[in-house]
Amino acid sequence: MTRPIRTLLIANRGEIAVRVMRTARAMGLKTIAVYSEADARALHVESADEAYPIGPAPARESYLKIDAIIDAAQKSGADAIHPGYGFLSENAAFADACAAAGIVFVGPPASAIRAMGSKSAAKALMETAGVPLVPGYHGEDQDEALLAREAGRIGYPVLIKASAGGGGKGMKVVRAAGEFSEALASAKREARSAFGDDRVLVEKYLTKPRHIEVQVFADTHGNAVYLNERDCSIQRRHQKVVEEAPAPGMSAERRAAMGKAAVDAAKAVGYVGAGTVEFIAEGDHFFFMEMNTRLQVEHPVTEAITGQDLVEWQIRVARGETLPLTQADIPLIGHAIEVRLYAEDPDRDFLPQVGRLDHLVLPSGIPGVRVDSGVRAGDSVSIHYDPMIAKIIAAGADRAEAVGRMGAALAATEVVGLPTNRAFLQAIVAEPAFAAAELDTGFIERHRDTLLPGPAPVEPRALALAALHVLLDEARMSAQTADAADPFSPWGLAPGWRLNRSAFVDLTFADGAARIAVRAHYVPGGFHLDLPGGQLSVEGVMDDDGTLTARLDGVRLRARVVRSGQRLTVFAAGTERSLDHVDPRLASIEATGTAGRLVAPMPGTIIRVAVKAGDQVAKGDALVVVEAMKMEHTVAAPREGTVKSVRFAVGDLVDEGAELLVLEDAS
Ligand code: MV4
Repeated sequence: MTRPIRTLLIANRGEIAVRVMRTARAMGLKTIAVYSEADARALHVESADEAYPIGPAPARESYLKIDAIIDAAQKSGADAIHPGYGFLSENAAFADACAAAGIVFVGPPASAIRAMGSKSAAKALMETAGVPLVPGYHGEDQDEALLAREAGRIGYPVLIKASAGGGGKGMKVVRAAGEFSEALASAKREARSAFGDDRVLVEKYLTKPRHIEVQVFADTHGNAVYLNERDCSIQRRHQKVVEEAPAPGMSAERRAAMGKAAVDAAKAVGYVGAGTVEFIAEGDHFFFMEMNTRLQVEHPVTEAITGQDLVEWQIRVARGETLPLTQADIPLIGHAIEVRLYAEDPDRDFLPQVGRLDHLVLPSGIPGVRVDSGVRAGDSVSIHYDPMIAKIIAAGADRAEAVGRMGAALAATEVVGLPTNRAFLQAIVAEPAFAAAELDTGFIERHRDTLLPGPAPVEPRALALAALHVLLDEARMSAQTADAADPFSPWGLAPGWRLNRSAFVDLTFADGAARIAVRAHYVPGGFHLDLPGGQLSVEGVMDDDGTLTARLDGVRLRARVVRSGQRLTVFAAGTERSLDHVDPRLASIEATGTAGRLVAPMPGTIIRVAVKAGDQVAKGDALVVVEAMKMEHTVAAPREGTVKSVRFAVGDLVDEGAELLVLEDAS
């Protein structure tokens, strides 16, 4: 017996909300979004048929507010709620609240969520289902002497884990019997403070494990299948960084054995819907680690190699339909890899970053590449939520093709406005050990030096392209100004021209505290640059979006230089490098203002006139705003005074040095 689902509320935000809506729309469902105050103009809100506010920015006051979400579902007439991942997706009380409100929860029964919530209870359940566990002890008796004896029986090294823990919290490696007592006491203290429960389990410690997880699906008619596996071994502090499917080196026999174990695990808890059974594998052995009762972030790699839409499966199963495929019908097509593009700074220990995405180019048009994102250029990454910008998924006929396409996708990814882990992801995918599929959870540590090389000096090519951008932008601005004021003025032709000397202009760039001087000599058709490391001839043309078609010492290349304030970010040959353009004229704005003559700091367009003749102004008041080089420059009052006259209006083009207004002493 199936139940209708015609209106689906997505109780989530960002890329997963947009992604679920995409499938729901394709199935003809009406989509309802919920949003916090911080997300009022977010992509997922605009993607939905209707959107309901659920509270202030903090998740605990919005996306975690069960009653606000149920209320939005009732107001919108939603007959089902998809929880996405994170937030309330594994909250049994939320599943219960949906059922109590007569709303279908697109996920497993609350009982299955609860059963999998405790790691030790989950292991006990798996043991009865015959699912392989790491050799160890996870009983209720927590007597220290007994635990020590169990550790001896298992054989060192052992791992002490908090029973209520997860995600790597509260784990202690013990390498010899003499260390056990102190390690146990420490583990219990940490478990008590972190989880309010100091029970522990003891396991054989696997020294080079791989994280292999199996996607399972069960319907309400007793059917359950596995949809192959994913290898998520490349993690950093228990956060997945790269996920792929299938697991490299997995034999068909082992896939069938792990798949059967995963399906047995799902059946053991009466599972319904999408689930993931996580295993830890070493050598020829694999052991149950935990079961996740949600659709995971990395589900797109499974979709790529099976050709299935797992959100569609979820909605069909929630309607009461049988699984779309039988086990024998589930294909394994090629290989797929996913990386998570994050607003975080690898050079500052991956500190999450907040800020505005001034420029965002995500890969498109690359065969086999899919991008799931919940943001657009101009959006801000908030401190309140996970700073994921996008998931990039690259699929191919085999792993090598998928790796190559991922490299191309990352090379085509451009973010300006905040640091990201793009270069770090690129280094992983380019690492020979990655191409060789030498994967285990120690991968990042083992290759740290090449993956996290730290800040490097500005390469000559990046410096030359930044200089070319500034010079071409300057020429464009001058030409615009000259055209407007005096179309035939020769001064608009070569702004660096000096009487009786070869024409050149001195540019200054900043890389952190370092200052870099570049002298640009005007030569026919381009420039000859004196760079710190030598000379370089450059020429080129620039589009309005900063795309450069340039020749550097005769080598032609395409690049893009994006300006955000003083910051120039140079994207070339798949690399990125930011540096600041130190424009002496900007530094002089203050000086110009204090001289009493309020002049334009550089050629530009008047975009705001904040005063009129007769106005009294105080020191620092904004008087006129000039737009130049895609930046807004506010000319402020250098002192208290009375505006005597304003010489220009909004929209006027002004040349460098043009007197904008006259300020008299305060009357
Ligand atoms: C282990 C282990 C080695 N031996 N258990 C980490 C998170 C939690 N889900 C289980 N974890 C581990 N359990 C034994 N007996 C190593 C890890 C582990 C890990 C496992 C999978 C993926 C990444 C990991 C990173 C660090 C440690």
